[in-house]
Amino acid sequence: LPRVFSGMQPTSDSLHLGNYLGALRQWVAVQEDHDAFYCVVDLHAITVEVAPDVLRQRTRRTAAQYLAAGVDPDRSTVFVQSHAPEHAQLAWVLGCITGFGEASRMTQFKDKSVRGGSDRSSVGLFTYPILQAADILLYGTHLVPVGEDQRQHLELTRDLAQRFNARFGETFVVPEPYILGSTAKIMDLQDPTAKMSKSAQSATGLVDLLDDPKVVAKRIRSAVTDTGREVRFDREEKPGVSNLLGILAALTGATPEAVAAGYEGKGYGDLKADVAEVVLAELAPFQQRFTELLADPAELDRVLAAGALRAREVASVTLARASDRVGFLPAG
Ligand code: AQP
Repeated sequence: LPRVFSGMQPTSDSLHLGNYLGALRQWVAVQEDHDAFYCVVDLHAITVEVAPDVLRQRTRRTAAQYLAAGVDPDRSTVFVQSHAPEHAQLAWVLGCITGFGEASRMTQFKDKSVRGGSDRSSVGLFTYPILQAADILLYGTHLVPVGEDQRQHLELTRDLAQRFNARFGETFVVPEPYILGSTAKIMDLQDPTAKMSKSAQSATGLVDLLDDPKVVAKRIRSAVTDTGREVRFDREEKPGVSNLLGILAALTGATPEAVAAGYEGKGYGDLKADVAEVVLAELAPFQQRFTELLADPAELDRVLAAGALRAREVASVTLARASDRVGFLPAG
């Protein structure tokens, strides 16, 4: 089976609708006919300051949300990044074939370091995409289901794989991004020109998957729409309405244009009511499964321990091959 790898950072208590529609839903779909590895990337999460207890809790919660969304641990490998030390080891090697200028061009670093104040950002935040490349390449990954914001990092991963292969001999599979056009970028409900993000200035534009249904309904009802009254799918002229149409389309399996056509003679209020209804219907079973999973942390930890074993089986072979190619002496 072709391999899939993807991950999310345990940087908040709840994933949001952008994480879900942009990535997590695709994870569930592709596990049917791929050998999938889904990782809670806690090494990435410490690139910004976080309290140890908070990180532990969020790591479990993030894993539980993968499972609650329908990732099946009997089918897919669900694990925590720090349980497989191969990730950090390969990242070092890849860092040594990455140009400083090349790494400096990563826009996510620029965005995040500006947000936190550039002199306060860590070297870890800067080398983040190199660790991400190691995550992906360790598993001989063919396909990486992610949102649009990860496209540039994926491009770097491909460049590094090709460069390593050219310099040291065929070692890594060169992965392809799997980015679904219609849901690749879910926008902030209050600022539809910015992506929905865990670290948004204000939470009012965010739909968290674990939010109280009343809060979700209110946020959707209060979403910024555009001037005029016509419901039309037009990302340039009507970014707010188009974002809502995109969400509704994704959850009903139609195209945004087809969804828009159903609102002839109706208004923004009708659209918002329908979006709220469909989102809440999607979230109810998710929240229930999450609560059940979190009530049994020992079982969750068993799933993650088994996942780590399986992940390391694959990762250690790739790392050993890469180490040999580079010229490291075998340990014995
Ligand atoms: N708004 C979005 N629309 C579609 N996909 C999205 N993703 C994130 N936001 C959107 C995708 O979710 C996956 C997990 O991302 P991550 O854990 O690496 O976090 P992130 O990209 O850093 O997510 P946030 O919420 O935007 O966090 P901050 O604010 O910290 O940057 C990825 O596949 C991502 O593409």
